[in-house]
Amino acid sequence: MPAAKISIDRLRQRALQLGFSLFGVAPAAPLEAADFYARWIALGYAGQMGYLERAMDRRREPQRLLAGAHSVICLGMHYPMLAASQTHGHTPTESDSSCIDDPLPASDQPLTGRMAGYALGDDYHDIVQSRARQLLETLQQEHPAAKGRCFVDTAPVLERELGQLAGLGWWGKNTCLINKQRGSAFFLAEIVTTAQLPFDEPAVDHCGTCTRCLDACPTDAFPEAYTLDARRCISYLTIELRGPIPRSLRSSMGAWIFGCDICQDVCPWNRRAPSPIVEDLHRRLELATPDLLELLQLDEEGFRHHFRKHPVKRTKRSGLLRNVAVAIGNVGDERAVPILTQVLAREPDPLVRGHVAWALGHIGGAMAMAKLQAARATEVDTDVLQEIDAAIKGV
Ligand code: B12
Ligand code: SF4
Ligand code: SF4
Repeated sequence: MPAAKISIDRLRQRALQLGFSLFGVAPAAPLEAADFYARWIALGYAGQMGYLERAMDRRREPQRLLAGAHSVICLGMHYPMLAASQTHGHTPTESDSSCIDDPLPASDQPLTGRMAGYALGDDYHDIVQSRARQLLETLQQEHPAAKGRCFVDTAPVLERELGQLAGLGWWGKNTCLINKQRGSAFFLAEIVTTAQLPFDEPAVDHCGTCTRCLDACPTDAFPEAYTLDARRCISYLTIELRGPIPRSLRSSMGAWIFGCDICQDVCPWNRRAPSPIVEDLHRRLELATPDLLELLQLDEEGFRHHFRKHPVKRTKRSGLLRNVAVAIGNVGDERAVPILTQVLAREPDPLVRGHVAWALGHIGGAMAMAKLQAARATEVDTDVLQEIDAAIKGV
């Protein structure tokens, strides 16, 4: 059908102009992977992300998202992922994947944390969704009768599954969608439409015998290949989890304060990927290696000012400072003790005080222990007292 052919080429071109380096079309038809998804939920791997349990019918049948839906245009927009070598001044080799997250700083260097590459710019949801809407307008110029809805992690949609069916990439053993030419550092978006577009071929798995991502995950978050137990993933622990981070996982989290890129950093398909056309999304490079002690002292207003429009807003100040305290503990530098002590005395949020106590215990040494004992005498919150006791006992 020549009309659809012309339309699809023009759409592809327009998508590229709008910053989408990946484009494909999948049928708006029931998804077999919904069974895999339902099992994943039943096993409890979603943790506190209760919203993932809702609207199973729409996840299984994307055609329910729009009456008369026929096609799903799947789009990928790359973001620049800083390799560990760019943030830590050395080139990682195959054998040093375990040391890419948290080297100890030299004494004249600030104590720095790590933030996932996708979070170095403005919140991607708004930008990617508005570009997808512009693409829908182009589609509607050619097919005025076509209806469409755009999604970017904004509705119950199995985005990786649809992306695989549209040929954008395969779901790797690390569960990310990977494109053979372009790696996995891209956001996904979908336009569900009534337009009858030609479908692409699904992508094929190229993981082979490789297990680098599974071996490199510091928190053992993969119970098996292609399956993530989100409750153990640093990305979940630092972004989605409300309340305390399980003590048993804290020391494996390195210096990550928002998200984690390790299982993508070690993936050969990212190392081989040529620099894709990348949307800058107002990237702030200084966020790649944030000054941990500065962040720990942010008040509410400072937090709002620093992270306006930024995805970190999601954790609120309380969650971010909780993560920062854990990272400081893991960096393990005694220079942090005076500031940790001040925060333990003055911070109003018990969640933050509890994690600061953990950090002092993890750094250890006579000074940190003395400060913990002193705080024990004045602390009134029972949860924080438990954290202080555990920190003193070293558990
Ligand atoms: C919940 C969620 C998370 C959770 C859980 C992640 C997970 N692996 O499930 C947490 C908070 C941990 C997370 C982390 C990250 N996330 Co996230 N997340 C989502 C979200 C909202 C839902 C994912 C989901 O449904 N998970 C449940 C599992 C079961 O589904 P799935 O991994 O998508 O796998 C599907 C298919 O691949 C297929 N499948 C996979 N394996 C197998 C095996 C068999 C046998 C079969 C039949 C099918 C099958 O079926 C599954 C169900 O559809 C999506 C947006 C969306 N609506 O899809 C973004 C999304 C997946 N996240 C994204 C990103 C960028 C990330 C991070 C890279 C951010 C970071 N740097 O910290 C990390 C990556 C961690 C990782 N290794 O996955 C991108 C992924 C882009 C890409 N190239 O893959 C998405 C698509 C958001 C977006 N619109 O761009 N995320
Ligand atoms: S994002 Fe980090 S913690 Fe999560 S699975 Fe990948 S390596 Fe493990
Ligand atoms: S690191 Fe290896 S196993 Fe993991 S996703 Fe990449 S290719 Fe697949």
